[in-house]
Amino acid sequence: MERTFLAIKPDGVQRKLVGEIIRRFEAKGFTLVGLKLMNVSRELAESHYGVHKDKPFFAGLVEFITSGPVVAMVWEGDGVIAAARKVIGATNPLNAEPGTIRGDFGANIGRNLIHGSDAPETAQSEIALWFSDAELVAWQPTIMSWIYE
Ligand code: DAT
Ligand code: MG
Repeated sequence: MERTFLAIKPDGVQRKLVGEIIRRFEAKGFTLVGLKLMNVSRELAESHYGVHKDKPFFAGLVEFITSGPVVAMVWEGDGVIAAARKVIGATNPLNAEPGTIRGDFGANIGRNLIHGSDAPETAQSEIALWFSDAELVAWQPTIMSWIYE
């Protein structure tokens, strides 16, 4: 089964949207296999967003992600990487479709509530960056046969 890394950013935590956001992925049928509330170090933030280090918004992005607690998660499911990106919506909440997390709750690109890995390679490296093996819990939901044919 595929796994992806998702993180509710400091704005999502401050706005008390943690339950609402987790509910959407649970309701969709994905399985939570890693979860922690944490403060993000500058080192972790710069590593996580390393691909953007030459962008003009990089400093602000690192400042933002380290500004308050984040909920780091790993979710499992068939096709979960691409599907979670659809549940999340477009990077700029003003362009995100209603029904998506960013479309329903966001109004600014710098406050877009949640991160999601964008491809299998980034999912793998982000999971390894944020979680140790011991923090990931492999389990089989008993309702699996009602979610997958
Ligand atoms: P995504 O989070 O949808 O994967 P991304 O990887 O392109 O988007 O960018 C990472 C984050 O950086 C994004 O969630 C918000 C911020 N960001 C991206 N483009 C930006 C811009 N033009 N101005 C300000 N912040 C931006
Ligand atoms: Mg990205």
